[in-house]
Amino acid sequence: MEFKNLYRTVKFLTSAAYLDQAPPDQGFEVAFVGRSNSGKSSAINAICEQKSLSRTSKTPGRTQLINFFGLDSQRRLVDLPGYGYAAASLALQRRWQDSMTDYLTYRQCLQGLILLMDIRHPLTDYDLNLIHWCTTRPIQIHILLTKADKLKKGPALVQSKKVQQHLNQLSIPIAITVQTFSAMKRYGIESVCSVLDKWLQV
Ligand SMILES: Nc1nc2c(ncn2[C@@H]2O[C@H](COP(=O)(O)OP(=O)(O)O)[C@@H](O)[C@H]2O)c(=O)[nH]1
Ligand SMILES: [Mg+2]
Repeated sequence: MEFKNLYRTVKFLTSAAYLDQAPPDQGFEVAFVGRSNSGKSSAINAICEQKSLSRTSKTPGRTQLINFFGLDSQRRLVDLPGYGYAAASLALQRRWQDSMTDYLTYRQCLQGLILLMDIRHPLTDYDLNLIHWCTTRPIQIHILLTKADKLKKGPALVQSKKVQQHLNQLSIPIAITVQTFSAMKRYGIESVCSVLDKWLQV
């Protein structure tokens, strides 16, 4: 079947510092989450085939707000604040953490998380904490091993298998899938779009 990217028409909706500033909790949302600098903004731009929908930055930790993007009136993509940016003040780190935890705890329309991890540094303590936390709600997770262009194809696939094996060993009771991804080389877009289509019931 020919691939049709439905996310080209996605538009920026609003930014929220706190959950009460978010769009009404209706319809379907998929949230992108990951460490600061993991490639979240680049992934959203690549998926939506738009250069600057979500700001990308060489300075990590700049995306401090929850950003909402709309596909239609009932379907949204969400860019959550990046976690684990060591240079940020503790107060600021705590604020990001609070708004993210609120979002993950209370957002009823949340269908699943796209968790981004740099393929060269997967499954940090932050990532593992988040994964364990997701089992409590529970929330399903699809992992993008980002910047896959930094490795050759073989090692990238080996890394992907290792991550999947590690997750299997944790034997956690939620569905977690893994794929490699490169915003730069536009690799893996079709796979992640098919996950989004399914979760957003497009
Ligand atoms: N080589 C490579 N670099 C990438 C890729 N995606 C993002 N980057 C770089 O990683 C840095 C952080 O990207 P950004 O999307 O702003 O990450 P965010 O903080 O998670 O939103 C930037 O310097 C990007 O140019 C990719 O697919 N390949
Ligand atoms: Mg960003």
